[in-house]
Amino acid sequence: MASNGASPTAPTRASPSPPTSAGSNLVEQMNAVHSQQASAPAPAPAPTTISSKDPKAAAAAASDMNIVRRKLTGYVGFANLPNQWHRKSVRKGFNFNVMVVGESGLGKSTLVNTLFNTSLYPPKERKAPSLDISKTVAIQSISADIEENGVRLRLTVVDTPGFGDYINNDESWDPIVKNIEQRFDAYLDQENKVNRMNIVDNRIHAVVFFIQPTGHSLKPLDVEVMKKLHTKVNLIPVIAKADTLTDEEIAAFKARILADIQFNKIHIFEGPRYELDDEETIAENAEIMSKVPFAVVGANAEVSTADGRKVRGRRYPWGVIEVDNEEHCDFVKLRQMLIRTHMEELKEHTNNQLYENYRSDKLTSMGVQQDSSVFKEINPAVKQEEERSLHEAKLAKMEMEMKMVFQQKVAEKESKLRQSEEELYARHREMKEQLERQRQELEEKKTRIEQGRPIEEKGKRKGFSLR
Ligand SMILES: Nc1nc2c(ncn2[C@@H]2O[C@H](COP(=O)(O)OP(=O)(O)OP(=O)(O)O)[C@@H](O)[C@H]2O)c(=O)[nH]1
Ligand SMILES: [Mg+2]
Repeated sequence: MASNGASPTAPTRASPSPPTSAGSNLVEQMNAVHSQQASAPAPAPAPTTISSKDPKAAAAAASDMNIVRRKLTGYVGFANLPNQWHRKSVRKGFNFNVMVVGESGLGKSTLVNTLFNTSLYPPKERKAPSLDISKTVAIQSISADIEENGVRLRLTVVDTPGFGDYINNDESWDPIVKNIEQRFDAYLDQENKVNRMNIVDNRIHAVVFFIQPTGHSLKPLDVEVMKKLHTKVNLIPVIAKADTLTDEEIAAFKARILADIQFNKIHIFEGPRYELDDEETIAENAEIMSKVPFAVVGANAEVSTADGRKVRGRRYPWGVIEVDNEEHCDFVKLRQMLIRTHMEELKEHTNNQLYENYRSDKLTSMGVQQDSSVFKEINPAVKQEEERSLHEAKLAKMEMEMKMVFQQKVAEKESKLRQSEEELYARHREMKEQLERQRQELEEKKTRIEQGRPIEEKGKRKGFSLR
């Protein structure tokens, strides 16, 4: 871990890495990138540069989309889009906001100073290292406008007071969570304004979370705070004051922390892997990610090593630990990840996921609702089918109604017929009875005449006269 000042190997271990290696300093790296870009010519306006040259790759990319593929016969010019984007971004400049969070006394303020004291400033502008770092009592942010090869970056680091100092630490993290939410709210307010051209993004893009170098496991308080933060920010865990642990202890502690994080279902930031990245980038990203949680050491003082070099580090009776030496700690890797390799990913994830979730929860809680039908897509086939079934239902209804009317009429006619039939029967019966009566009377008269008895005059009958 710490290089022994007397060791003859110290110069090689402690010397800065060559500019091309992953450990080189930021300015040199950016210089290297820029000079590469400067020497590389802009895409030549030749048809050979167009991706239609490789239809297989294009087909694979478009396999799951409904894309009409056409062969390009000449140079169209959209290959220049990334360059337009590049120019626009450079003109606008970038901004990036990091926050440090952790228990009190873990070296947060020291690390912020270490970060600002390094290659963030060109050497001549570097601030004089200061040793008097007192306990942080309020949330404070430090910003620096840095320019590197024409690219402007406003870097803001937000230093928070350490929590965990009290007997009852419930809610001791509250000011931090509130600060993060206020920044989201301020952004939301700006978005809702009529003019959205000059939105200032003060949202926290990354939180460097300091873990006490106990060598055991995450503390319940850490777990609780991380759980409060992980849905709102990109968490980057670091082991504070890593100079207090040996290499073996650090390796075991890292494994234990990752296991605890997984067990507690805490989401920490993981750089996405893109298959199209070149091998070097993939390897570099994998190397950076393999160091999480970064074992960091903060120091603002310059000390001299046994071999006479002036370095930023901490001096111990047995040697010097160098902050900028990757063999001694992961500070350089942390800085690389924040500034050189994953800044855009951190910002994108903050904007697309963390802020988006916060925003929709907030708007929903305020009673804003989305009318889902507004954005409903209309499928002509489905629509036709719907209309057909509606028409069929209408026809069926009409048929039913006609049938009912017909049945009603039939029933009425039937009952009328039945009624007249009954009437006819009744008349027929009556006439039959009357005729029967008359026949009986005549029969009676006949017998009387035959017996010689006089016919009793029963009064004149209408329509009957025997004489
Ligand atoms: N051994 C060791 N000591 C450190 C390291 N970083 C900081 N310190 C010391 O730890 C003490 C506390 O450092 P600060 O930077 O004030 O810690 P802090 O986390 O900001 O503390 P609060 O503001 O109270 O939350 C100081 O004496 C630092 O010199 C480190 O990496 N290793
Ligand atoms: Mg502090």
